[in-house]
Amino acid sequence: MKLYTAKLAPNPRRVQLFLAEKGIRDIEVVLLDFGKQEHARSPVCEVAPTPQLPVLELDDGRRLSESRAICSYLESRHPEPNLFGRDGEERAFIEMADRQAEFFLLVHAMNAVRHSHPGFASIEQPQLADFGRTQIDKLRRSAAWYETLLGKQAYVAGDRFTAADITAFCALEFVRGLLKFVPANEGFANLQAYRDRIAERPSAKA
Ligand SMILES: N[C@@H](CCC(=O)N[C@@H](CS)C(=O)NCC(=O)O)C(=O)O
Repeated sequence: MKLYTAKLAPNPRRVQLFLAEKGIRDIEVVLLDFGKQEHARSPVCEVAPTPQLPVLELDDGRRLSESRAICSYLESRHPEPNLFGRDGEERAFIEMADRQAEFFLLVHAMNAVRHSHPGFASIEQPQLADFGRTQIDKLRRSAAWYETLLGKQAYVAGDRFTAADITAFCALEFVRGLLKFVPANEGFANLQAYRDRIAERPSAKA
């Protein structure tokens, strides 16, 4: 199998963290450069309406896009450690937490960066600065909700680390690095402690 991916981007990072958590090392990694638009020219990205990474190419040549689908496929082949839930009930709660992290953290984080950071002008045209600002405001509102949640539980789906935490962490790291959005500086101590706890995991350091 081959994983087509990119550096420093949150969705590619989700899959990279997932692989590290699982200890999966037998997948060839092919890095494409967003700045040079390599993904836009790559036939592997034709699997989605818009060229995006990551894409996992299976041994039979079929291609999977969508980070969540890729991770879910990998979990089916490498069940342990379990990150998506052990039974239908737990899977539903983890899926809820993962989709919430996607829609309420990651989407706002990506839009904020793409519409405000000069480094993203090559892949986001036109860049709409006002829209970028609304996305940071929405991210801040979501962060306030997570601040309360993480005062009651250690991880976004409950008391154990799951795929949903990978999504939330990658979103937080993206805006920390590029927009200097640091939970502690925004008054979110629980969210900061959560971020720091995940940053200590070997997968996050890999
Ligand atoms: N829903 C997709 C989103 C993938 C995505 O947005 N990838 C970004 C990097 S984080 C990308 O490839 N952007 C390239 C572009 O927009 O041209 C997933 O979960 O994998």
